[in-house]
Amino acid sequence: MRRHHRTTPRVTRLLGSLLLLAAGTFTLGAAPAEHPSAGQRDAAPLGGIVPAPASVEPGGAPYRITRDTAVRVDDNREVRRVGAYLAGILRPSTGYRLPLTTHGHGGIRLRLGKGPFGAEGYRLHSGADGVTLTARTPAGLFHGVQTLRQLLPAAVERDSVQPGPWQVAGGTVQDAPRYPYRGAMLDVSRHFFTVRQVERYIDELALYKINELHLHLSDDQGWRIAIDSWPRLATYGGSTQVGGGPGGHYTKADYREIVRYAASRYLEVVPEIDMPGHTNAALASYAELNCNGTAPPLYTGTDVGFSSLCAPKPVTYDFADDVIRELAALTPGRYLHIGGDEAHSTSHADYVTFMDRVQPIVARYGKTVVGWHQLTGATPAKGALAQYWGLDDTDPAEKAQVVKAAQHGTGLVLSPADRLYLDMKYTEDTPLGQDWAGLVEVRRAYDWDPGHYLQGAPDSAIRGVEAPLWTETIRTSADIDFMAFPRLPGAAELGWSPAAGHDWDAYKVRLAAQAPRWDALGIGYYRSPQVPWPAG
Ligand code: TNX
Repeated sequence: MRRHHRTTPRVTRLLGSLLLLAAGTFTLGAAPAEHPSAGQRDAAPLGGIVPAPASVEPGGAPYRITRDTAVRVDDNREVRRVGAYLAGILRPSTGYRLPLTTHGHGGIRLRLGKGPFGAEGYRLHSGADGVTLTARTPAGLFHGVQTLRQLLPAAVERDSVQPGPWQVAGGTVQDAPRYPYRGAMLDVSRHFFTVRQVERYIDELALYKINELHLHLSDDQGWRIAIDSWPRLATYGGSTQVGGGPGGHYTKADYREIVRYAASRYLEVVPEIDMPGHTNAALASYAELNCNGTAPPLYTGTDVGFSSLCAPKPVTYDFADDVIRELAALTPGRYLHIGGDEAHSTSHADYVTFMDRVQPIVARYGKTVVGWHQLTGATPAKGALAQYWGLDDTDPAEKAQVVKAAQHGTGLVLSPADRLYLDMKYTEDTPLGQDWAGLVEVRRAYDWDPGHYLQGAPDSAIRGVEAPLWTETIRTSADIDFMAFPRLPGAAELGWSPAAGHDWDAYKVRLAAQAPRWDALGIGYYRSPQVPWPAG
């Protein structure tokens, strides 16, 4: 039985309103204890961050960053880089020099060391003399830096000098993620987003320790990545978008820049070419890819399920080979997502044939297959990941097929559409988004357990969660922010924090405390009535 079962969005909304009343009282009562000194008005208590750390031992004197503070790093290129990133955040708002040095003691120290940190965990110790971050890897240090950021007052995020003081509560945080895959997807096909816009989103994801950026690079409405051997995919297939705007595509240099920027924030890029359905942009670009040899027009609507690559034609697999080879060569990450959803105009037999032929191509170019969970209706390759995007009440037979694949070794990434689809409206009044999977308020997005979501799936099969943002109705960075905030941090916490600490009432208080940080960063968000936002 699921512990956090919700019945309908209406009930969730009602509960939300009741909780709001309760929360208002609670926050007012709790505020003085949580914020002991006036100068620390919006500095977090140790552990009062998102995602919640695995363990927190508050105590001892706090550390105050001053004009004499240095950032001390190991003599190691990557550690130095993480230190420079941290100093880059702290300098504009504190106005301090914060020199990077490998000498001395005290201050903010970033060091690699042994400990029970795993590949991404860290320890943060804060006391009168300084803050020390220790991790086994630079990725762990980077995540520790995000924790340190959130322990400082929100004004630290501003890009002009602020009054401070810049104090970090005393104590020790020991932290490591629950799941190795904590993803966010951006659909750059339905509406195209520039490199700068994607990088802005990457920075927002990094703040919440998300480590996978899934880019939905092709769909009916647009092909967004240059492929040298099939140049019209991008130049023609990428020349429009939903509603008929100019579209766009990434050159290989653009894509490499996104990959580089993501890596600098310790995110792995998971590129997706959606096949065999969702392929009108490709079919429009090359007549020979169509079974009837005729190219359809470009498509700027929002229907799904009408297009298919031609499974019986040999050229289909030359195409897939070229695209996958070129994309794999651009991608240092482990994964290549081949879509596979809503192939409604591909027969089941053709679908299976297609997947049987295309999955080995992905392996040949050194990548691991990821597919939407319909892939489990074919034969997932050894080591493949299936991304579940069903609903709580998806047909049990469909869930059983996914569970069975998981029992046979297919890894699962959970993206339940009625929980984690960031394009679902919050309420019926939300101006953006869709509602085919229902309304997804903040509590609904957070209040479920990935470990108990698909009955019968072995624990070891659950690799993590991903929050997709489809962009049929999303055009700008402000649109992205409004749909992602405040639900994205909840998805991040589901992926990072231990199940034992999962608690909506505690979470919503930590979430509310993020709002001044979003204000400082220029991130607009939905002021859900379920969350006890600070006044003002
Ligand atoms: C379903 S989820 C889709 C997308 C749409 C999305 C809109 C999935 C694998 N396919 O093509 O953009 O719904 O919410």
